[in-house]
Amino acid sequence: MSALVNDPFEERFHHAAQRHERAWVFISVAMIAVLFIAAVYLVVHDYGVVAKTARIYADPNTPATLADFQGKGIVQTGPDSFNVYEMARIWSWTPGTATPITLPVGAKVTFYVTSGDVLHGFEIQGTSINLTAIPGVIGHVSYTFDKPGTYYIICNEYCGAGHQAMIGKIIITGRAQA
Ligand SMILES: [Cu+2]
Repeated sequence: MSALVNDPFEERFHHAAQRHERAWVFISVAMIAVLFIAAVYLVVHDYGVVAKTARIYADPNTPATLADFQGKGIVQTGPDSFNVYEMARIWSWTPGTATPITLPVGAKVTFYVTSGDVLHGFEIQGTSINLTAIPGVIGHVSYTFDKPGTYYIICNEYCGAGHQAMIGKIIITGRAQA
């Protein structure tokens, strides 16, 4: 066996193989690193919907008492921007379930989302909006609806017997009707 190892051809072969292996280990690690960084970058910058916690209250009942959550819940904040104050309760979205949320296409909408009872999941189908409605916490997320149509808010966090029927409606109107 030792004769084989000392064979100059074998030695050169092992040397070359080692170089290739080292190169490929480096290339695969680099590929993983690039994919990981690209994924993080896309989530943060491209989607632009990383939810930020707006406020945390010591008393979980406080958000429900705030003025923002008492009225219709839809406030125009500029010529092309709206705030929507969304209260989740078993098993409805206010606004959204009893009365649909109607907004013009192209407007920047910031949703402030909280829960009046248990955990709920605030997801708007067909968009990348997805955040958890937590009692005592007001989370927010901004989104621009580029296409008119009907969007549905669904609860994606199991919250009891009526969970599957916890649906809200968002109607995005065209410019003409807006
Ligand atoms: Cu639910």
